[in-house]
This record gives sequence, structure tokens and C-alpha cells, in this order.
Amino acid sequence: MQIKNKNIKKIIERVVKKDPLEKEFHQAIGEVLCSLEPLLEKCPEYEDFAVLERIIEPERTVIFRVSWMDDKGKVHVNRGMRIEFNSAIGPYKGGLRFHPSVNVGIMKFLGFEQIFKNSLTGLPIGSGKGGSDFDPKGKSDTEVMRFCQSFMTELQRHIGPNTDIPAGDIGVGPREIGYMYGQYRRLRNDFTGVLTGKGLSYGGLLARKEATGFGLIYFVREILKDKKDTFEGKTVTVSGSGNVAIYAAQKAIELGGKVVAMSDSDGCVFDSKGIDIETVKKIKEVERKRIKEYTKSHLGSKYYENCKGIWTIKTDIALPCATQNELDEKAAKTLIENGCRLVAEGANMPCTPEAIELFQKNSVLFGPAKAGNAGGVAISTIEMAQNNSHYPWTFEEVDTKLQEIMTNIYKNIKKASLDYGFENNLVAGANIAGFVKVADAMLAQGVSH
Ligand code: NDP
Ligand code: 2IT
Repeated sequence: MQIKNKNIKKIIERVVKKDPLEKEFHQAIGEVLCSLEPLLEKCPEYEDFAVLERIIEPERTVIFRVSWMDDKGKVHVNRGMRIEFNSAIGPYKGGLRFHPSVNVGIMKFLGFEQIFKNSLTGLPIGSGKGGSDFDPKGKSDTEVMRFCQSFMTELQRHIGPNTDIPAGDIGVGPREIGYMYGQYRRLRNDFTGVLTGKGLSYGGLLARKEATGFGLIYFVREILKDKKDTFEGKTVTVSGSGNVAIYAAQKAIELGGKVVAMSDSDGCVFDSKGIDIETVKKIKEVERKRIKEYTKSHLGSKYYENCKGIWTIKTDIALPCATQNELDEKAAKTLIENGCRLVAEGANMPCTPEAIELFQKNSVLFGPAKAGNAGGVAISTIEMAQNNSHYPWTFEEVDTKLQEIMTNIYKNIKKASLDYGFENNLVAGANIAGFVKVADAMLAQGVSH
């Protein structure tokens, strides 16, 4: 998208000059800021009080050493970090990612996106993101435990149930959350809801595990409903086979879709009969093995040694649920040529700007991550409410709340897109609707923060 507003151009240029290596962060702010042009014309106070300059600068960044010992007694050192990005509308809230690619630029892009996503949920949560370049893959349980304990030994000084409430993300699931929670409780002598995504026996919420994936499908259901359509009989491809992908695939199947392909970072499986999601759960959640294993128990299914191959499979609906920039212009072109009609982002920023532009130009319905995957953090906030009230919610209550939240998000971003002249552009609608609440809170609270 062309940027006309000179102030926005200058702000982006300054960020690129200051931190030239943070490419994902530049991508994320570029997309948000250029959606805001018509809003800034209507509300000049955002520029007068430098809300844009303030909102792109994290409130606080903590970077720390995490040393831990492997099973053979060898000492390793990783880097941990937590970016407390914006607390104008609530305590810092957002996931922790353990993946070798983690660096400040990736954490900043995720923390920045989280500001608007959390605002869209309608709940009182600010934004934070953190993690480490530690790779849990191939490590024993005891190694993961020692790493998590060391990580939390430092992180615990910076977080708290009313300050900063981390959760999971790539490489951080129930096992890691459990080890981190245990260490927090031990060190602080305090049983509080300081992490979300906890196990059900120690404060976790029913349906948090399912929430991001289910939420994405409820969101897509709204997009389809607007076109008088449903999931019934649609072919669906879902990249990834982690927390988000598994529960997105499960709900798509429950609503009548046929999921024909899933992937991991090594490759993808195609099953023309429809993916058996229980097998994927067993391979990924229980055995912690590779998606390739699927073909052993499902004769007739095929494995391709390249995760990007998933975008060459003919599908009505494509749901990228693995990682950032996994779906590029070339993949978008192939999807369009193969008749794909709807793309919705389960992962954070999985589509490149060029891919999104192609989808929009070719009238492929497009649901952005900030809205589509907001169900996870929204339901984390219900977990916080459950912990504070000491009163448990049922699965059905949480699922009903999730559906209500996802429907509202869709309605609000669609309305914002129409109000600001961005018809058929839910990306701009999400950016504007998410921004306004946070920007107004920042204005109301004065310029010192
Ligand atoms: P998981 O760790 O559970 O799963 C990640 C999946 O993505 C795995 O299948 C993994 O494959 C694949 N993957 C990771 N990195 C790459 C890569 N570089 N290239 C190809 N595939 C890759 O994470 P989640 O499911 O929790 O997260 C997936 C996405 O959803 C992320 O973008 C995350 O930020 C986002 N998200 C997560 C939420 C949550 O509640 N968990 C909420 C909102 C968004 P492999 O095992 O081979 O690494
Ligand atoms: O990207 C995300 O929204 C998450 N990883 C979930 C954050 C949360 O606090 O539940």
C-alpha cells in the first residue's frame, strides 16, 4: 500500500535507520501505520500528541542470560527476553516463544501485533511478548525442566498477576508452562494466575488449549456467513501441526470442512480422504514426533519433504497456522490459480505483504491474524478471571464466550473498514479498530507514558 502521509513515512524511515536489522518489526509497523491514514485525518490529536511515535516504542525490554545444564552435565547459555510493549489498557499480556530464531526484532513484531489484537478482544489487556532462542526440540523432559526453571528464575522479577501475564506460543505448551509455573510459585510463595495456559489441575481453564484454533474457525465462519456460505463441503489446508493448527483443523472438520493437508517445519502430509486429527494429536502432542509419521498409519496419504508444498495443494480455504512469512507471493499466486477463495491467518503475520496484496486484488477473502487468532489471548483473560475469582468455568461456558468474542471482533473490524473507506479490507479494519481504544487510553493518561 502506498503511504501518502509524510509523518508516517518519516516515522517508518526513522525506525528502519535506528534498528536496521529488525525486518519483521518494520513489516508489522508498516502494515499498521499505513492503515491509519484516514483515521489521522479525522483525529489529528493522535499526531499532535505523538501517539504513533509512542506506540511503536516498547515501554520496557528485559534481556537476560539463561544458563542451564544438560543431562550430561554440560552447561549451555541461551538468551531470554520479555518485551513489555504497552500497558495503556491493561497489564502486559502475551506469549513466550522458545525457538532458535527468537531475537529482539521478532519479539518486537509479535509484541506490537499483540497491542492491537488484545484491544480487539474487547478485554482489558495490554501487550507483552517474550521468549528465548532455546530449542526444546530433541531435548529430554529434564533438560526442558532445567531450562524453564532457569528462565523463570530471572523472569519472575518482572512479571505478576496484575503486571505481566505470559502464556504459550511456538515451543511453549503445557509442559513448559507447568515447569515455569512451578518455579514461579516456589520462588514467590504465591499461588496466582501469573501464567495462562496452565494445566487443569493447577488453575488452568477448560478450552484454553482449543481456544486459538477454535476461535479462528469461528471467525472464518463469520466471514463465510456474510457471503451466505458455510464450511460444509469445503476443502481446507492448515499449515503447522502445533496447538493452533490442530484445533483449527478439528473445528473445521466439526463444521463440515474436509482438511486435506497439514505440515511441520520439515514437510507436509496430504490425505485425500481427509486428515485424521486424532492421529495428528497422537504424533504431535503425545509422541512429539514428526508429521511424516502420519503416512505410516494412513495408507494412501502422501508426504512431501517441503513445508511450503502445502500451498500447492488445491483448496477452497487456506489457514496458515505455523509461523511468520510462511506464505509468500509465489505461494499466494499458486493458491489463487488453484481456486482458493478464503485465507485466514492463525499464526502471527504468516502472509507476506505481497501475498496479502495479491489476495485482495484477486478478491480472495482475507482474515488477518490480529483478529483471527485473538481467541487464544481472549480466553487467557478468562483464565485470569477464573484464577482471581477462584470459581471454575465449564468448557461449554468458555466455548460460548469464545464464539461471542470472535463474532464481535468480526463485526467491529468490518464496521471500521467500512467507516474509513476500506471496503473488503479486514486488515485495515482490524488495525483501525484495534488502534483507537489504545490510542484514546494513551491520550487520556497523559504523555509521560
Ligand atoms: P506450536 O509450537 O504448538 O506449533 C508450531 C507449528 O508450526 C509446528 O507444527 C512447527 O513445526 C511449525 N513451525 C514453527 N516454526 C516453523 C518454521 N520456521 N517453518 C515452518 N513451520 C514452522 O506453536 P503454536 O501452534 O502455539 O503457534 C503457531 C502460530 O500461532 C505462531 O505464529 C504463534 O505466534 C501463533 N499464535 C499462537 C497462539 C497460541 O495460543 N498458542 C495464539 C495466537 C497466535 P515444527 O514442530 O517442525 O517446528
Ligand atoms: O500470540 C498470541 O496471542 C499468543 N501466543 C497467546 C497469548 C496469550 O497470552 O494467551
